[in-house]
Amino acid sequence: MSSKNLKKILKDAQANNFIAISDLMTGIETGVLSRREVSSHILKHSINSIKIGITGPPGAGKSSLMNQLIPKIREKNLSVGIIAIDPSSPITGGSFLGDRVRINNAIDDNKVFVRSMGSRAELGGVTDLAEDFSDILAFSGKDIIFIETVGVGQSEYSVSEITDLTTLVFVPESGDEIQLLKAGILELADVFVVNKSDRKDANLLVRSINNIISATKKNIKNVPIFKTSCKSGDGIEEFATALVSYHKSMQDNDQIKDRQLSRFSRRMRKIIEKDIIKEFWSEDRLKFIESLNKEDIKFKSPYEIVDNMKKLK
Ligand SMILES: Nc1nc2c(ncn2[C@@H]2O[C@H](COP(=O)(O)OP(=O)(O)O)[C@@H](O)[C@H]2O)c(=O)[nH]1
Ligand SMILES: [Mg+2]
Repeated sequence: MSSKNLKKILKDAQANNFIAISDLMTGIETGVLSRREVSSHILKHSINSIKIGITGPPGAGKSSLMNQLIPKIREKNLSVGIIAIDPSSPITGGSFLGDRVRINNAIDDNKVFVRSMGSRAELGGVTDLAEDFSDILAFSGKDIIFIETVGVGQSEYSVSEITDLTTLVFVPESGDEIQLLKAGILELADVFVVNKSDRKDANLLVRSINNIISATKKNIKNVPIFKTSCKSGDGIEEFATALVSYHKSMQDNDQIKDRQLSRFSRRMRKIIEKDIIKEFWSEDRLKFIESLNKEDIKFKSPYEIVDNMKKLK
């Protein structure tokens, strides 16, 4: 793509043109656009958005919650961006859950942009891409940006590396208390939600979470727990109000500032790793490793061979 074209796409995306936003995302996803170039243009203008991770087991109601939050946040005159990482099955290519909710509560609203992305790529890659997508949404002026994870495995943890705030969603009657005890998951959550509170035992779960938090998160005073129901609508307003006030106060929130700083350093480290590896693999070194044969490796350690290879430019 010519730099003139990129300039135009960037200008349009910044003005909230949905096609340009999609083009930027697809461009970096497919490698047609350089992440380096896009990132250097957009990050300077992407400072007023709050990025909120929504994680929790599949079926907990993460998509349903966002669907219900959208109108509440829009009432408060803020715009919304959503990145939904789809739980595509590696075998069937379809979703794990038949009754998965699609986020469609704002089809005609140009202040709400929803983008889904597949979870099938290598995990670190998905997280990095979600982070780049969220930057593009910030650049396009979205105030509150949600990133919904698949909620299984590493994605549950890694979403906290790319967001200002991590929300963990639980539901009663699903053995979530056991999940709660999983190492590390409590530490990274800033906000808890007990969804499907229309079901019995929701209060019991809230109490359990409270107990576990007070036992393990001693150094953190206020970890809010919201009780919501996407069926009755209970608790959604309170949850939305809290998220909006996080957005309002984020510039003065030291915890968020600290996270942004550590996120920045993490990205720097990743860029350095990628750059150094790319630099290392010169044509001669690539040729060298490709030309190794069975005899070459008989009596040599890989360290020795690498040392020899490093002598090449
Ligand atoms: N009873 C009840 N069902 C809910 C509630 N929230 C979501 N659901 C249902 O739970 C299922 C999974 O919801 P979904 O939002 O796709 O969950 P996700 O996988 O976490 O995104 C859907 O059938 C929803 O209709 C709730 O508060 N109460
Ligand atoms: Mg979902």
